[in-house]
Amino acid sequence: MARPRIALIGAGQIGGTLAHLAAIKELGDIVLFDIAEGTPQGKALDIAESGPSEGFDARLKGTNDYADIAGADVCIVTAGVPRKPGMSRDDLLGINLKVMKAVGEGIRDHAPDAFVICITNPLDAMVWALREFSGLPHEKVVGMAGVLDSARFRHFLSVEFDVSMRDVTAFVLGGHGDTMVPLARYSTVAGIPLPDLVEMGWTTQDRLDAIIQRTRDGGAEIVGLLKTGSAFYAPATSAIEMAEAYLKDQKRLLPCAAWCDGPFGLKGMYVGVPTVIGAGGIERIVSFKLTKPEQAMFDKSIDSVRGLVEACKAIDPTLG
Ligand code: A3D
Repeated sequence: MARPRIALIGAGQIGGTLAHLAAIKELGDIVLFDIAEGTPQGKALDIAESGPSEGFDARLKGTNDYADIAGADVCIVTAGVPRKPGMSRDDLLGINLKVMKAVGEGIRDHAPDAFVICITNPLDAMVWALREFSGLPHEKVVGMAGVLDSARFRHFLSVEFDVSMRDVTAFVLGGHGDTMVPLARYSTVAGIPLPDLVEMGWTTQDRLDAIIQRTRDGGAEIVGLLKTGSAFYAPATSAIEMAEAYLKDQKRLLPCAAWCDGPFGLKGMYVGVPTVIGAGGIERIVSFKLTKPEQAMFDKSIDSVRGLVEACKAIDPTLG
């Protein structure tokens, strides 16, 4: 059986890391696409030359031509610009919306059967726009944010409790922004929910609140340290986890920005919710009842995503 084909649209910091990870994990043959001439070709060659030492079997190609993504099984989109210190994700909207138009049309024309994972910010609005421009089925276009946000939450919790990250589960809902909703009652250490751990004296409510706030600010913390761009190792790893779930039909339960028309009472919008990813793409959305305070936080997050989608429509009137 031929290897799967993975197209990475955008060969910057995240795109290059995605290519490296996909090669090391032997997820398939990899095409790196970018408008910058030489960048995708250089990164593809550099990673390919790590193959003999690493011992992976994967072909890598860098290109500036969309025709080379033909037949891709998975497309991961990072094309656009990242944040610099002092910028919010929403400040990127105008520039990245134009990029989503070019990318969406490129995928529509050359890789219409792919499972598409969008990473470009502001995430929830960009994945919506990418789906509109590409015309692909909603279940095949998804945004990466919740896996990263919950990984950050899990990391902070594992340090706080001094336990393995593998035994910490975390749940983050809502838009990928300052209004994201980390759900403490569904986040656990080996099945013990965080509120119980507070009662058991493992931490205090104040310390837990600080960790939740640090999770919300997780992206900005890295931007502040790097000064020249945003996080890329953990975002790439998170998207690879989603791609692997699709390619291997793993039926993983992962929080993703998915199209919701019904779940959580939403009427047709992209936002971060628990999903099941398998060979069908987004096969299911896991909806459940929120408490009043959780619902209030979720509603605030939804309002902020809706505002960004309206801003996209104002910039590009061809959008729904
Ligand atoms: P960067 O290293 O600048 O790479 C972006 C690449 O996109 C560059 O190589 C550009 O040449 C390329 N590009 C620009 N326009 C086009 C186009 N029209 N077609 C193809 N390629 C193009 O950025 P990065 O890799 O650090 O970040 C990429 C995106 O991911 C940014 O929008 C970030 O804000 C976003 N991001 C999202 C998360 C989430 O959790 C959702 C986390 C981190 C970064």
